[in-house]
Amino acid sequence: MFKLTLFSEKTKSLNYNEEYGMSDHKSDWDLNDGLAIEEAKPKLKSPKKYKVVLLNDDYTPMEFVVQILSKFFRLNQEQATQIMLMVHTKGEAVCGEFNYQIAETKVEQVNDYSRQHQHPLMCTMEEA
Ligand code: TYC
Repeated sequence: MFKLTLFSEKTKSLNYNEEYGMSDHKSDWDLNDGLAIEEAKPKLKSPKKYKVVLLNDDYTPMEFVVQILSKFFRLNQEQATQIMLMVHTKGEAVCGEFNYQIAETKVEQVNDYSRQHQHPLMCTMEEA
C-alpha cells in the first residue's frame, strides 16, 4: 500500500537543493511537485506478549505448585505436573503467554496466593 505526502513550500526547496548537492544520489523522497510516494506503515501493531515464568525454590511443596498451575493457568493434572517438574529440574519454566495486563494479574495472583499459604514460590513475567 502507498500513501501520498504533500510537502510544504519550505520542505520542497530543501529537497531541491539536496538533489543538486548530491547529484549521484537521488533520494526516494524527491518527487515532482512536492508529492512523495512512500510505503504506508501498517496502522495497527499486534500487542506485545508476555511470558509468565515460575521459579524454583527449595521449600514450596510440589503439590502446592501443581495446585497453583491448575488453579491459575487452567492446566490439567498431567500438564501441571510436567511444568512443575520442569521448574524443579531446570530452575524455571514458562506457564503461559498473555497480554501485559493478564500476565501482570497472573503474577500477582500466584505471588499473593503463595504468600497467603506461607510459601516462597516466585512468579515473574518477561516480554515474549
Ligand atoms: N523444588 C521444590 C521442592 O523440591 C518444588 C518446586 C517446584 C518449587 C516448582 C517451586 O516453582 C517451583 N519441593
